[in-house]
Amino acid sequence: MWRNMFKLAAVVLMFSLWATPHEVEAHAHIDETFPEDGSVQIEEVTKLKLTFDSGIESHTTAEVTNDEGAQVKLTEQTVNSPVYKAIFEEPLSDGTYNVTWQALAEDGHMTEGHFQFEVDLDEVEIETNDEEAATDEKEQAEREEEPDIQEEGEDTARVSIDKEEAEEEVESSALYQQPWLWIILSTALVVAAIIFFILLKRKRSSWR
Ligand SMILES: [Cu+2]
Repeated sequence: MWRNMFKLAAVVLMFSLWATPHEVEAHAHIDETFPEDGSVQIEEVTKLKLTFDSGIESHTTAEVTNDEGAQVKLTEQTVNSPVYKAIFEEPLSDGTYNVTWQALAEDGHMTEGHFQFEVDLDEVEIETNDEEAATDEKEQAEREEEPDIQEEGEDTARVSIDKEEAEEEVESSALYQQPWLWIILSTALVVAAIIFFILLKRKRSSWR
């Protein structure tokens, strides 16, 4: 009977520890992207840049698909925490692109999300025919550029206000992501077992 009680206590303890929410919320969420979420790019897009709000590990990845759902090839994927960068094998042609990212935060948690942007190079070609319009476009683009993007030499055109982040936390295989959790759990279990047996012995001796 006591053995069963101990087993039950161990199981309850294990589950309560397991279910305890993490006190430090340091999952990686998207801070900034290039191309920007919902934007229409009128100049050649050759790279993808994702800036996260917390440290990320090299396991962070991204996938880009076009309107037909075909995967766009990325080369030179690099993680320089908290920035993920990738180069497109070929500059993107006109169309809508979907970016799906998966970030492994330094705290071991996975987050994922996706966003969309459009490439419309035709728009520029038409306007460069008209010199005046081209100059206007250039000036306007320069005025609208964000300082950090300017450093990169990337021109951002119309930028959508839609900053809604489509992010989901992936809590699957918490075990895989947090090997240290096992260490804490097993230590806690051993300590609990020792306390339990001490209490049990005392109770038994006091009954006699
Ligand atoms: Cu976390």
